[in-house]
Amino acid sequence: MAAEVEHRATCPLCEAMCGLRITTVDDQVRSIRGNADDVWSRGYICPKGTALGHLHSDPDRLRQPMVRGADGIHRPVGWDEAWAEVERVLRPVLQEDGAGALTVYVGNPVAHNLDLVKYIGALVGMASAAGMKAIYTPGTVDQWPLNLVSALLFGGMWAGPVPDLARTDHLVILGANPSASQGSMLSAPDMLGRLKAIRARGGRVLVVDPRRTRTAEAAGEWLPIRPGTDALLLFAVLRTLADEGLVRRPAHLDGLVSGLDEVLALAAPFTPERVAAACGIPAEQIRGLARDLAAARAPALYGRIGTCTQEFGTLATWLIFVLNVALGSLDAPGGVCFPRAAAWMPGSTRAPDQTGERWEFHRYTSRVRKAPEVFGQFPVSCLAEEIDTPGAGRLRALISVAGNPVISAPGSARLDAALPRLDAFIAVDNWLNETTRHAHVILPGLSPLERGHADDLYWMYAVESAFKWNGPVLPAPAGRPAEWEILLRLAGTVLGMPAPDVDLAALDDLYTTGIITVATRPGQPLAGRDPAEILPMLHGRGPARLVDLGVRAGPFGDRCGERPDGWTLEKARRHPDGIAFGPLRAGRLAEVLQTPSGTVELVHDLLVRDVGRLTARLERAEPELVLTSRRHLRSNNSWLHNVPALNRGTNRCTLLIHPLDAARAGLADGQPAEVSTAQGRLSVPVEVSDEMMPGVVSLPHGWGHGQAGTRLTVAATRPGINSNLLNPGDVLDIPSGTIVLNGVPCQVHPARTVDGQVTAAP
Ligand SMILES: Nc1nc2c(c(=O)[nH]1)N[C@H]1C(S)=C(S)[C@@H](COP(=O)(O)OP(=O)(O)OC[C@H]3O[C@@H](n4cnc5c(=O)[nH]c(N)nc54)[C@H](O)[C@@H]3O)O[C@H]1N2
Ligand SMILES: Nc1nc2c(c(=O)[nH]1)N[C@H]1C(S)=C(S)[C@@H](COP(=O)(O)OP(=O)(O)OC[C@H]3O[C@@H](n4cnc5c(=O)[nH]c(N)nc54)[C@H](O)[C@@H]3O)O[C@H]1N2
Ligand code: SF4
Ligand SMILES: [Mo]
Repeated sequence: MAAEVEHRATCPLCEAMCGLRITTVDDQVRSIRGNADDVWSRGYICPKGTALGHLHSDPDRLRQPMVRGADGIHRPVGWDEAWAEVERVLRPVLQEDGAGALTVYVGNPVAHNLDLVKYIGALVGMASAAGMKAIYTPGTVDQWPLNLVSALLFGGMWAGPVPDLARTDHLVILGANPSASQGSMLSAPDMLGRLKAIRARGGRVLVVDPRRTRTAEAAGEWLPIRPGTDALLLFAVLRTLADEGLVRRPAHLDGLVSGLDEVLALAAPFTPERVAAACGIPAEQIRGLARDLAAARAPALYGRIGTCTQEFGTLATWLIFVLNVALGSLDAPGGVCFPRAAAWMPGSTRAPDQTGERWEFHRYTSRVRKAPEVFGQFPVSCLAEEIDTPGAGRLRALISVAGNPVISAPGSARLDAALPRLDAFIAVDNWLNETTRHAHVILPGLSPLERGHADDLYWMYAVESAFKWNGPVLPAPAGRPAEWEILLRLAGTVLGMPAPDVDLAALDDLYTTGIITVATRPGQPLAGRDPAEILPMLHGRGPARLVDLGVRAGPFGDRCGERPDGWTLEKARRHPDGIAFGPLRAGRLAEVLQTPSGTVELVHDLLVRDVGRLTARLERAEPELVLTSRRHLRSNNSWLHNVPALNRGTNRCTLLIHPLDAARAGLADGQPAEVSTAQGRLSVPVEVSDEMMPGVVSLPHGWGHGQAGTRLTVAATRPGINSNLLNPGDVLDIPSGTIVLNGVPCQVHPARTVDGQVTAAP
C-alpha cells in the first residue's frame, strides 16, 4: 500500500497566508487541513484553501502550451513549438516598432506566486530598458490611492500602517469586507475571530459600508454610507474633533508630523450638517462617531477597496490616515502601526522611475486619452484604446501575466474587441479564459502545489512579524519550465535574443546582481557591500536565491555574513511551521519614514487641489440608485469559478437590492432585472435584502463566463454576468487615476430576458 505523506505549505490564494497540512498518497492530494502548528495562522483556513487539490487536478488547467490556429482554435503544442510561435508573432513587432509597441499586463495572482512576483521585475525591467513605455495592472482598480497616499505621507508606496487588532479598543472598518476577502493590505488570518476578540475584551468595532456585510454583523455596529462619500464623512469627523477640542497631539508624534493644522483648516467647511444629506448619515451620528473615537483608549481606522475604488478614493484614503494621526493612533499601541517584514524586498525602496527626492505624479500622459500617469501607470481601462486607436505609438503586442482584464477591467467590452487586433498576444496563464482566448500563445505555469512558496509583499501588511517557506508539495512534471524561467525567456526575447536560445542562467545572474545592487545602495540593508561578493554567498537559483537574499538582508537576517547568528533561507527551511518574529510594534515611525522632511507629510498640492472637487460634490443632485461591487468567500476575482466545490449552492451572481428599491422598480426576489448605466445594460436576477442600504445595489465582479473559445467547463455552467460591462472606464478618482467601481449611477427595471443576456439598447 502506498504511504501517506504529510506536507506543510502556505496557501497562496490570498493575503491571509494560511498554513496548510496537505496529505498526499502517490502524488494525489488526499486531504487539506489548517496547520494548527503554523506559527502565523494557527490552524485557520477557509474553503478556498481546502480546494487547492481540486484546483491542481482541474482537467481544464493547462498543462501544455496552447497555440491559436488560423481557425481561431487553441491547440496544445510542445514547448519548442510554443517558443517558435512567440518568435514568429513578437519579433516582427519588435523589429518594426520597437518595444514601445509592447506592454505587459501584470495580473493579481502575480503577487501570490513566488516565481512570478520575484521575476515579473525581470520582464518589466528588461522590456522597459528595451523601450517599453508603460505597463498595466489592476492597481488602478484596487489600491492605487493607498500607494499614492503612502508615498506622499510616509515616503514609500508600500509603507502602510495596519490596525493593531490585538490591542485596539475601537476599530472602524471602512469599505472592506474581510468576511469575504479575508483581509486586504492587512494580513491577519481569521479576521472575524479577531473582531470578536476585540468585542470580547470590551472594545467596539464599527463597519462603514453601504451593505450590512457579515463583517458588519460580526462587528455589531454598522454605519451605512452612500458610496463615494467617505471623504465627506471623515472631514466632518475631523472638523468635530477640532471644534470640540478632541484632537490629540501625543508626545510620540512630536516633531514627526507636519501639516495637521492645515488639514484641520481644510476640514472647516465640512460641518456634519453640511455633509449629512450626501453621506446619508444624520449630523448627530457623525458627531457621535467623532466623540466615540476621541473617548477610546486606542482607536484605529482601516479602509480598503470600498474607500479606494470610488470617486474620492485618494481623499478618503488620505483622511483615514489623517484621522489616525489626529486621534494620536499612528504608530501607537492599539492604533495603526507599521509591520516589520522579515524579508527585505526591492519594492520597499523607491520606484526606479522616481529619481528625485520627492515622489512626482502626473509627469506625463497617455497617448490617446491623455490620462496622467501615477507610478508610471495609466488607468487600466486605457489599455483597450491604446490598442485600437491607430497612430504612432499604438500598442501592437501584449504579454499578459496571470490576468483576466476582459473580466476585471471596467469598460471591458472594448478590451474584448481590441485584443484580437494585437499582432502578438502572449499569455502566461494556467487557463483558457475570457482574456487568454485571444492570445496567440498561452504559456502555462505549474500548479500551486508543484512550486515552492513564500510570500513577499504581504508581510509588509501583516499584524505579526513572521516568515514561512515551503518547497513544492508535488513534483513538477518532467520538461515543464517554472514560471520564473518563462518570464526570463520572454525578457531575453524582448531584449533581442531568439526565444529558444536565451541563456537563462546568465540572464538570471544579471538580474539577481541588479537586485543585490539595490540592496547595497545607501540607506539599504547591505549598503556599501560589493554585489560581486554577495552573489556567490546566496544559495539556490531563481526565486529561492532571491528569497535567500531577502531573508539575509532583512531585519533578522545574517546580513550576508555580518551577523553569523542571523537568519538565512537555509536555516528557515528547517522550520516548516514558520518562524515567528514577534507582534506588531509601535514606535517604528522614525525608522519607516522616507519623506524629504523626515516627518509624516500630511499636506500636498495633489491632495489639497482635490478638496475643491469634493466640495463641488456637495452641490450635486443624488442619483436615485448607484451600483457597487462585492466579493464572496468562495471566489477569487474571476478565476476560481471552475472549481466545483467553490461554485455550488445558490446563485451568487445576483443584484443585491433593498426591498424599497425593489418595490419601486416592481421587482420581486429572484426575478431578472435589467441594470443599465452610462456604459451598458445587462440582465441579472435580483436578491432582495435589507442588508443593502436603500439607493444602493451591489453586484459581484469576476463573472461573465461561458464565452466561445474558453475552456472553463464548470464555470460555463453558471456563467453569471460581467459587472465591468456596466462600469465605465473613464470615471476616475482624479489624483490616483483609480477607476470608480463603487457609486456608479444606474437604473433597474424588470427584464424578460434570462440571466446573463445583454438586452438590446432601446
Ligand atoms: N474570497 C475572496 N477574497 C478576496 C478576493 C476575492 O475576489 N474573493 N479578492 C482579493 C483582492 S484582489 C482584493 S483587492 C481584496 C479586497 O478586499 P476588500 O477591500 O475587503 O473587498 P470587498 O470584499 O470587495 O469589500 C469592499 C466593501 O466595500 C463596500 N463599499 C462599496 N462602496 C463603498 C463606499 O463608497 N464606501 C464604503 N465605506 N464602502 C463601500 C462594499 O459594499 C464591500 O462590502 O480581496 C482579496 N480577497
Ligand atoms: N467591478 C469590479 N472589478 C474589479 C474589482 C472589483 O471590486 N469590482 N476588483 C479589482 C481587483 S481588486 C483586482 S486585483 C482585479 C483582478 O484582476 P486580474 O488580475 O486581471 O484578474 P483575475 O481574475 O485575478 O485573473 C487572474 C488570472 O490569473 C490566472 N492564474 C491563476 N493562477 C495563476 C498562476 O499561478 N500562474 C499564472 N500564470 N496564471 C494564473 C487565471 O487563470 C486568470 O486568468 O479585478 C479588479 N476588478
Ligand atoms: S483565507 Fe483561505 S484563501 Fe486565504 S490563505 Fe487562508 S485558506 Fe487560503
Ligand atoms: Mo485586488
